[in-house]
Amino acid sequence: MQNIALVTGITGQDGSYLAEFLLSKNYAVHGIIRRHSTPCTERIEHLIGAENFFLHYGDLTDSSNLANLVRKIQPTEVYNLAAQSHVGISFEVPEYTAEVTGVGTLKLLEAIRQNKPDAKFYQASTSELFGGLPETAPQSELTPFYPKSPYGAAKLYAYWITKNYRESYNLFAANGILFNHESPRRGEDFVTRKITKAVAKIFSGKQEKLSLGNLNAKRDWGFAGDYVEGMWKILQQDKADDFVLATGETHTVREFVEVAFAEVGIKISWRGVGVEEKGYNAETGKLLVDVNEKFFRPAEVDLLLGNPAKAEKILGWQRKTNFRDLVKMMIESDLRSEKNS
Ligand code: NAP
Ligand code: G4F
Repeated sequence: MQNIALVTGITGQDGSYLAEFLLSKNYAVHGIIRRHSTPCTERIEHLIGAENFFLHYGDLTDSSNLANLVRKIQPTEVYNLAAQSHVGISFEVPEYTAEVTGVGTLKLLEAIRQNKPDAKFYQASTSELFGGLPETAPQSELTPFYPKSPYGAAKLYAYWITKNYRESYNLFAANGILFNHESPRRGEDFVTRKITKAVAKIFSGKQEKLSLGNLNAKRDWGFAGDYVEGMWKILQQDKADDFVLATGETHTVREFVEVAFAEVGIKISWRGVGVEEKGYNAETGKLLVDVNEKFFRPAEVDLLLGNPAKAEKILGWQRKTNFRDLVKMMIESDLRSEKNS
């Protein structure tokens, strides 16, 4: 019997890597896409037309659409990756974020409960759940939650409703609590991709400087390609459970900037503090990085550092790509794009 996966958020960073991974394991992969006025399928363009790859229009806010799709497709595994996933933007669109990222998860679980209750369900939970308790780092499955944004609060609801459906209805419903994972396919408004794209443009003479928000924030950054394998492993267990996937390393935004510029041979020298902090080319003295308050958030998550011991022990999962190789991969990809543009 062929495994059949239904993936929400298939046009996103993780959805595209997961689709490739599942196709390589001979799954039939069904993805839900939204209608856009301009195409949104750039990350999965190379998969369109492949055998075993199918796309369906839908939306996490449309429960009858979700029920129809689950009834028609009869998936063996459902990966819920769809979300309004930008933490900063969730402060601008808090209600919408709650509808999609929070209640959307309930709608999908209900569609499964009523139409394919033996399907295994993966929920894309997040280290943003840990949010505001930096003293608890490194954070594991046992660390208390304290979300600091409308996004984090919506994901908290999604986490608990997933656990609740597992306990109430005996669904195989599992949470992957994933720390930040990045790639050349990362959205351009997340800090890592914003930095690597800017470095490539500055190096190519097409941009003067890079403006950022909080340089002191620390994140546990891994490679998205490694993490989608972890998602799959979570659903291959006999019993549904919740797992942290992380690298166990943390770096500041400032360090990410330094390593990214170092990839193109530029050393950054910092001067000033807070909003006055600036990064200069140590050799030429040219201003390359400054801080703009408009990128600050009303509330910030200062430190994320994951403890992936449970995933390592039970799933046999470990990140393969280290921090420097991740930055290098992203810089090389953005340099290639600049060269071809
Ligand atoms: P992403 O690149 O922002 O992709 C989000 C996906 O959700 C896109 O395919 C988007 O479709 C879709 N989507 C948004 N609203 C939707 C709606 N109303 N109905 C249906 N689809 C909708 O996110 P990602 O980085 O791949 O992350 C995947 C999931 O993991 C998200 O749930 C995110 O919150 C979570 N997560 C991510 C990380 C990380 O570091 N990347 C860490 C922990 C958890 P369009 O293309 O149509 O906009
Ligand atoms: O790249 P970010 O926007 O990612 P953030 O907020 O950590 O959220 C990402 O990871 C979560 C997992 O922990 C996911 F659940 C979520 O869906 C998303 O994928 O920001 C990282 C840090 C923040 O502290 C932010 O304040 O970088 C800081 N930052 C500094 N300057 C900036 C900027 N972030 C952005 N996006 N843009 C800036 O200019």
